[in-house]
Amino acid sequence: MTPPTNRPDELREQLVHHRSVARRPLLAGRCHYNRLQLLRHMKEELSSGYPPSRPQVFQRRTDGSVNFYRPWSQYKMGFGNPAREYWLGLESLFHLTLRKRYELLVDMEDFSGNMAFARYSSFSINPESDGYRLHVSGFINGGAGDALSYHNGQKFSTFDKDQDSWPGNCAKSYLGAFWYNICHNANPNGVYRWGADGTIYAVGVDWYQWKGHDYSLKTISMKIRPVQ
Ligand SMILES: [Ca+2]
Repeated sequence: MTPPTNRPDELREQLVHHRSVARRPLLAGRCHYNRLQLLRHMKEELSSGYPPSRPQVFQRRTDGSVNFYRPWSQYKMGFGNPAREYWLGLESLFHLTLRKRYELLVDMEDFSGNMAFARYSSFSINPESDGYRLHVSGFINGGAGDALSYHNGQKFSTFDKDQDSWPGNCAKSYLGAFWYNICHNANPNGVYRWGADGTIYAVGVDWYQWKGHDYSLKTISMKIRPVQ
């Protein structure tokens, strides 16, 4: 059997699969031998220090099924459904980015099927004692433009915990929760309002540099991936 050359995350899935297959009763001894060879090869691959590259999603909007207008305690601990609309939680995010270096990937889509992304080569947040302050840098443009650099260095704000740089309350004014400044170029946790809508200024799921403040995206996801 030819040794696989897949990516480490795929290898990990295959390892789990082949581990279960190798434990089943077998009809042919030769087949058993090959499976064990494959299993040994995969274990060597996984123990070689090659980092798994599967991104960890910490924010996702897809269909407006979850209310994202929530207080600090919810943004701290997380809410939603990991398969659909989701917020991982700031405490988990802090502990993740404390242990390793991460890059940030932001993927988005409008209601016409157009897609764009923004990537940042470095992403981390501070502990709750410093308001989960955001550190993001190294912008790489995937057509979406750079909405997040404006939020770099800001603490996280919810409607019941105003830590923004504006005399008013950004979370209350823009109906979301984010690392607001004065106030935002990105409002991924804003109101899901199904595309173009300028009735109430900038309350939607906005990425200003791509679609402006009067367009609420169809999907957006924010995910992190370890870097060497
Ligand atoms: Ca304020």
